[in-house]
Amino acid sequence: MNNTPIRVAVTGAAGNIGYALLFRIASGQMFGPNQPVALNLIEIEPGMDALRGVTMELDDCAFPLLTEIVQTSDLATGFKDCDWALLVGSVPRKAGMERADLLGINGKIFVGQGQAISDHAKPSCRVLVVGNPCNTNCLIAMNSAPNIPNEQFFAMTRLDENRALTQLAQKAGVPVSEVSELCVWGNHSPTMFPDFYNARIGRQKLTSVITDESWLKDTFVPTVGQRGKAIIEARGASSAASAANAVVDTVRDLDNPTRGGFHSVCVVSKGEYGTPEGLITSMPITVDAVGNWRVVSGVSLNDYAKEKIAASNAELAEERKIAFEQLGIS
Ligand code: NAX
Repeated sequence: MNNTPIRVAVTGAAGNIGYALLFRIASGQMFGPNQPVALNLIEIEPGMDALRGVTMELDDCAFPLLTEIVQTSDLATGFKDCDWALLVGSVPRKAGMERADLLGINGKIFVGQGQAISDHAKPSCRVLVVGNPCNTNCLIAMNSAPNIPNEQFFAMTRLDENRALTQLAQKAGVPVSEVSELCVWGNHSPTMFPDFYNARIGRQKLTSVITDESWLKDTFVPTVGQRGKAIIEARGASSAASAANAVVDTVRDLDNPTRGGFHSVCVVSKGEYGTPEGLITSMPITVDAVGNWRVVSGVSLNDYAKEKIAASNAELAEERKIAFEQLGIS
């Protein structure tokens, strides 16, 4: 047992995902039942009252593992000495807002957060970006954080992976635990590609159990890509508990050696599988016994998969171009 608390900074801490996430971190579900945690909760000024309420509720849980709560709208205070920075808060797209406007507005936020993490967090700090557009926000933060190695920046596609696993399990009529090796590639956007060809059900190739390829291509792939929208339509609010669950899954699985299979995480590309270098894009990741991650090599991709992945990465390259132009990053 390590008695030194892991310090976790969370932006957008009073938002919907924050509300579903903080209690799971504090209860030990992210770092284990014996690992103390300290929470640095970061909000913008208008969110500080709500944050005070969330903090009161955290206090009222009397979590034995929770050693300290910092509430702040100051980034230097918020990221000070943190081991993990979970960047959940971002500005949502509003009616009439162009994609370029959204990239520019959020870009500025993630420049500031990247700089503050670089200046105030531990050099070993790992950063997971959830706030959308998460891949490009992560790219901007990474490019603004010279003191933090690029390999410590991640964006989240685990919710998409989890969504895909359940869709496939339900179609095959098997427990979700039977489905594995499902990588979501590319951008966390409807262009993402959940690669059913390399997935497995038990020991079998998924495509030898679910043989209806047109269902896989024309129903499964768009269902996963549009799942966020479907939840908004049904619930009247966007995914929060499942998103928080995916944050817990992502961090836990980056913090522990991978036991069989792999998981989807957006990481900085070194050109693997033809992805444009330097983009933050989703690929299959494993973590070794000393905590280093790597992209799984040797995944065989057919022409359909390659085309889908290339299209999603082209979208990311376009987002990078727009955002960097808006922010004057060369
Ligand atoms: P909410 O609008 O409920 O909460 C966002 C919170 O962030 C608010 O409390 C707001 O005050 C705060 N905030 C805004 N700008 C901030 C800043 N610069 N610094 C600190 N705090 C700031 O949104 P919520 O439902 O919690 O979603 C948060 C983000 O997650 C959104 O961008 C959303 O699109 C994104 N998602 C990403 C997912 C993924 O898989 N990567 C899935 C779920 C979710 O859609």
